[in-house]
Amino acid sequence: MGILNVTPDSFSDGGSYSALEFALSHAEQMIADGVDIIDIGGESTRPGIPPVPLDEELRRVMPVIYALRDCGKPLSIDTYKPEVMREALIAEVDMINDINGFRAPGAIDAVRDSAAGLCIMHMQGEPQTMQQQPSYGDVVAEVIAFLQERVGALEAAGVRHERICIDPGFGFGKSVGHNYDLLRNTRSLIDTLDLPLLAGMSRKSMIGAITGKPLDQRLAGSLGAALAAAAQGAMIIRVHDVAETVDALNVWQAGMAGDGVKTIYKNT
Ligand code: 7PJ
Repeated sequence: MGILNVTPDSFSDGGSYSALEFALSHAEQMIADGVDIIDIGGESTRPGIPPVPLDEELRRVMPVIYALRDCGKPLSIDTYKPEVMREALIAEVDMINDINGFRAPGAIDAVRDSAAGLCIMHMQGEPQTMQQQPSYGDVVAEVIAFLQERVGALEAAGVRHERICIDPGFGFGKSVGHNYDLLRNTRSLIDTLDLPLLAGMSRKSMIGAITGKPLDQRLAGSLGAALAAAAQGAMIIRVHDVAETVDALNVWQAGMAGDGVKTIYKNT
């Protein structure tokens, strides 16, 4: 899964590119690089960044969704707003990726009658303040319990199990220790919930914590994290650097078994 940010800070405004043109050329590059899913996001959820109003989020993402809908790759929308989910589903996106786990009032109603895939992510607290004091008794057990509850809520509303994937939400209300406890327990999350898992660790502070590197030098560390997750059966890896991650996963797969992550996961 390639990250396509459509935020004003995600492109350099000095030249002739508009945000839309920049996003489309970025998407084109990701497709050339072998992306499988394009995850479009109009709101930066980095800690401390204020929320984006609904109108502004729609203005950012909808033109990109309509421009990319025939690009041949599945589109995902990274949003927690039910209104954005509805608009994106009218535009026939393939997946709704909700960092809030479909907890907003109306979120489940917005997605239940569609056929789109649904990613339920765990987050403790709110994006603005979540990194101030993450606190758990047993982080793995608590994330599993949360995801189980949200899967139950979606299924009770009539969503089929096959539409759902889970995500421990690396960096969302978690210390470095919490993040690595979760990463080391990827297999256990997948087995316990019996659902495909999405892992998003690309360039995050958990990578910086081990490598000591700033944001723009976290590629190698992020590849290490991607392989650690894939080796435990993660089915979707959400990344900025598509070309490098595709290469790393392909070489790793060839060396492990040669027949794909899914096969490795099922056979081990
Ligand atoms: C994630 C996400 C993640 C899912 C972001 C960033 C922050 N969606 N959206 N999982 N992270 N499902 O990319 O640094 O980890 S935004």
